[in-house]
Amino acid sequence: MKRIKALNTKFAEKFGPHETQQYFSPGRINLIGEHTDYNGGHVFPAAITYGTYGVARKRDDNRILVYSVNFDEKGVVQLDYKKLDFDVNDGWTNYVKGVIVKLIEQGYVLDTGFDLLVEGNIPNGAGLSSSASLELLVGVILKDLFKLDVSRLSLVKIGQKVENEYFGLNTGIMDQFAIGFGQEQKAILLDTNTLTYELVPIVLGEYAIVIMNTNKRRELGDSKYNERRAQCETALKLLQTELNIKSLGELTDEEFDDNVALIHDEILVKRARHAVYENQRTLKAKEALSDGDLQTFGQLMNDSHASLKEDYEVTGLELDTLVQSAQKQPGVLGARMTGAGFGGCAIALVKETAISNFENKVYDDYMNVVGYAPEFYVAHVGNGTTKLND
Ligand code: GAF
Repeated sequence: MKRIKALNTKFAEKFGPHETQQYFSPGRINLIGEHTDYNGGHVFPAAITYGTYGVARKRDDNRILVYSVNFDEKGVVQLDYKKLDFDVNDGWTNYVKGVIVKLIEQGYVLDTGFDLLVEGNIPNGAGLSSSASLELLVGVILKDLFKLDVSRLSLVKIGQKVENEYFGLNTGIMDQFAIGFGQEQKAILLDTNTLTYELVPIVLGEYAIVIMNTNKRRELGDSKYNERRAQCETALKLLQTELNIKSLGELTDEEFDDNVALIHDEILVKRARHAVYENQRTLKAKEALSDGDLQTFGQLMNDSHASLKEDYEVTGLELDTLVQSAQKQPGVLGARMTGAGFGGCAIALVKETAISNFENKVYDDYMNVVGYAPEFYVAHVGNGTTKLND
């Protein structure tokens, strides 16, 4: 592989000529099931072929040297096993430190240092999970280099802990799970209550999934994300005064409607309604995809976006402009935002022969309303984090 050769050359330039191991960790899209993963609901993501490459070797001494091609200006950074606290000024290396901290906390022994080079091609800040991609990459590399007896699920949970406890973002487990367990041409129907999952073939016939990037970074999104999660938890507590449930994901639409009066607060009703209805939509979407009923699947995507806009209020002008324009183009079965929202990306199910016209039309609409250019990529669904030279 040409890219690996180039990365090995770069590695030798930065760290000297050593024998190395090579790895790849994908990004993800979520087909449907948004903001359900921290509500005990289902999600339906897939790993994509955009992702993060890693080249690494175990050292004989205790030094940890890391370098990112994407942050070349930072050069080779030396990390210290005794100083692994989060520091906002440390940028991308916080992800490496976070994973080391969580592994050590769980009793895993890293008996020497290591050299690590990474390069990602996930569009920056696009909400396609470049962070989870890096977390799983580092986890898989350290497991391999240090022969750690750590399961894939534990690495997924460690990735989530890095977000929750190291960065203070109360994210669910969807992104790390999709990246850890993804398979080529398959979507993952994950029950976040039980962590059981089903791999569902993505058979789209003459259709493709087009990723539309708003090119708006998530900026303020993090605090709003934590706020949405807290609102769902409050709504759940109010429902629990009468209902014997552990999560919103346990309710059907009808059960929710019958008990909605328990919530009192209009905003909390909207947030919880999204979580409940979106979970049910996700189950229906999985059936539709399995049955080859792409019309229904597309309609559920549209309904999902409407709910994320009206009830969950995590879309915004950029995502709404892309999705509304996409939905009215010929050859489109459905479109919705994907990921946390507040910027980032949307996806659309588009007839392959219509893609070029689709991109031109959506581009024009977006330019007219938002004033800067969106980007488009056709999504290819790939494998979870892997060692390349096995
Ligand atoms: C982000 C989070 F990391 C996920 O856990 C999930 O909640 C998603 O937003 C929204 O569905 O990607």
